[in-house]
Amino acid sequence: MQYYPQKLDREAQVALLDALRRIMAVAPLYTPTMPRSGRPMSVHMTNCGPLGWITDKDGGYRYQATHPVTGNPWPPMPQMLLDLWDEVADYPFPPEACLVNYYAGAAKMGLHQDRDEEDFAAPVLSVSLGATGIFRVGGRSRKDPTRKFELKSGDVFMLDGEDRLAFHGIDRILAGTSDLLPEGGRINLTLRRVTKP
Ligand code: MD6
Ligand code: FE
Repeated sequence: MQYYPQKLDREAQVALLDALRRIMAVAPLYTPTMPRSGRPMSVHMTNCGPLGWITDKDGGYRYQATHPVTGNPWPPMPQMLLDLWDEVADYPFPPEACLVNYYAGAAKMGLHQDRDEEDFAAPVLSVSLGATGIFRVGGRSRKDPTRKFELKSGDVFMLDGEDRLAFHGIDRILAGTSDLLPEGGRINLTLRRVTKP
């Protein structure tokens, strides 16, 4: 895994947030539900790029080209994210999906692996904006010991190589740790290659 603290300076964070506001205006955040149980997740989601990661009661975890609520294609990925991938990810093809997660107040994300992609040779690249998130990352077994990182606004984190399938999650958000988002909370973006080139 690779951690790039403060990879994006304030100016870049503001520019990225501006691009995301325009994305969320046409592809609104929605509340995804868990497979089988249909329980709502505490994190709200949307996507940009040719594909988006979604989950619902009957279809389970998958990628699709359209927003599940509006039925429209996902908006394009901002150029600055494509540039970041080119710079950081050691992978010769562009990302196809950017999952946008919004954590308000008490939202969190349980330990999980990102394994709905066809090609685990491609990394998953994460960008954090807004309040600090307590990120926990372990090994390929759920029982492996975990380390904690405080992901702050502007931090970039990559799961690649040996760690591509490491279990990871967000324990909680530290309210009031950033003034980037006037509404508070945390945005996390994850860039993924979905199909095998
Ligand atoms: C989050 N991140 O930071 C959740 N996945 O809110 C992830 O689930 C994640 O940070 C794959 C690679 C890096 C990540
Ligand atoms: Fe993940």
